Amino acid sequence: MTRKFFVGGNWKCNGTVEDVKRIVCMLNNGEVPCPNHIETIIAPPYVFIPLVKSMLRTDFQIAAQNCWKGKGGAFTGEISAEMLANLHVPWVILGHSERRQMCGETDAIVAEKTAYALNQGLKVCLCCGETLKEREMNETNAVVCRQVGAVAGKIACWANVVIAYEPIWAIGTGKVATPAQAQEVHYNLRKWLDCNISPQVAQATRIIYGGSVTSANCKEIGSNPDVDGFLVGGAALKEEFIAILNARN
Ligand code: G2H
Repeated sequence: MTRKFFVGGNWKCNGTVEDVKRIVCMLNNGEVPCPNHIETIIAPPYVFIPLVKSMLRTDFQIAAQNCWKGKGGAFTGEISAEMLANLHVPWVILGHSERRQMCGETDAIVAEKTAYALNQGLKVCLCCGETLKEREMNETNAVVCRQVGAVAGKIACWANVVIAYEPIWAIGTGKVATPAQAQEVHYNLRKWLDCNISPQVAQATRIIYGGSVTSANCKEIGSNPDVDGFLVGGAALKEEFIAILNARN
């Protein structure tokens, strides 16, 4: 089965209105593969979503970087999945390690968020990944399978889920996983899906890599059979994002 190449630009907590306009202009002028060959999502900070949406080329989709775990209400500072759906934001990134580590999001919370967002009709880019200590203790596969397993206990359908493997030690550090390290984890995650969900879900689910992806390393990482694309942070704010979108060319 061929899985469509998938690339996300995660802008994190960066930018001004002027930056947003400049970056969207750069994206709109970029030569990229046609939508038959690539699915591209752009995740600006919440406050810039309407602006980006109003300007962005229509072959790129918008994503939020997070949402609340359930129905909206008295949750000061939160944004609900219903609000995103209401704004026609099709995607949400959930379980990013920066939220797990800095905002106390546990496996259970990420699973609850994922189930709720999917139920509201959103598509989810579900992040998982190990710390350096966990890698050194040979716990990488156990950690990522536990993180994905928590979600598996709460959802019945994987059609609208993309898994992003992002080793925490490679995020924004310039230390990128080797192509072999990425392939090994992606292979094991797919094997886990095969054994615990179904062979069909294992074959169909995109598993993308994130962590210091650049125009210089994307081709080699992306040529691995189980790497179906990238979640890009720092480089998504720069012209080189266009080169990453063309990694398969
Ligand atoms: C990992 C990634 C995007 P960066 O967080 O999700 O960021 O490419 O800056 O490491």
